[in-house]
Amino acid sequence: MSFINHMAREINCKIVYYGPGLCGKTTNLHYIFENTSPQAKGKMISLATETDRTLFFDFLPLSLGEVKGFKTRFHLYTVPGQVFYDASRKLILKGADGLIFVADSQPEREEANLESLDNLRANLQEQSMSMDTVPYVIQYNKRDLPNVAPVEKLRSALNTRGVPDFEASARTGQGVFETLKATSKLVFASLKRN
Ligand SMILES: Nc1nc2c(ncn2[C@@H]2O[C@H](COP(=O)(O)OP(=O)(O)O)[C@@H](O)[C@H]2O)c(=O)[nH]1
Ligand SMILES: [Mg+2]
Repeated sequence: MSFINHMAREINCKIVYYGPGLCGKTTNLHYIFENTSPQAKGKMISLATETDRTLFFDFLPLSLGEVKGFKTRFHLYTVPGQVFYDASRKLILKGADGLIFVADSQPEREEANLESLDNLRANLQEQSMSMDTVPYVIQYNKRDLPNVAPVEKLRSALNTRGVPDFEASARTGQGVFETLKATSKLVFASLKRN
C-alpha cells in the first residue's frame, strides 16, 4: 500500500521487521540509523519503551535514492515481540509493502521463532494479506554468537517457501544492509507490477 505523491515525486514504502521478542529487530534499525548519512534519514523514534524493550514500535524514515525520477522513502517499523502486544503487531502490519522476518539463531529460541512466524501468518491472513504476495525476506540474526543453530536447520524450519534469506549480526552489522536491500528490491519489483 505504498503511497505515491506525484506532485512531490515521492514514493513512500513501509517495511516491517517482524520476529520474536529480543531477536534483534531494534538493533537492526539502530545499525541502519547509525550507518546512514544524516541527509538520508529522519529521526529514529522509539515509542513507549520501557527498560529497553519496545512496547509499541520503532520507526525510522530513510531515503533510498531515486527510481524513475521518484524519490523513494522507506519507513522502517519494528513490532513488539511479547505475546500480549498482538494488537500492536496487527496495527503495525497494516499497509506493509515489505516484510523482514528476523529469526533468532540461538537453538533455545527455535520455538519462539516458529511461534512468531505462525503469528505473522495469522495476522497477515486477518488482513487479507499473504506471505505469497507481500515482498518478504528472512534474516537469521545473531550469527556472531557461539553455538548458533546451523543455517540449514533454520532454513528448513522457517523458510519453506524459499524466499531470499540472509545470515546477519545486527550487533556487528553483518548482513543488515543486505537484508534491507533485498527487501527494497522486492518492493520495487512489486511496485512496478502494480
Ligand atoms: N550477540 C548478538 N546480540 C544481539 C544481536 N542482535 C541483537 N542482539 C542483542 O539482543 C538483545 C535484544 O535485541 P533487540 O534489538 O532489542 O531485540 P528486539 O526485541 O527484536 O527489538 C539486545 O541485548 C541486543 O544487544 C546480534 O546480532 N548478536
Ligand atoms: Mg525492539
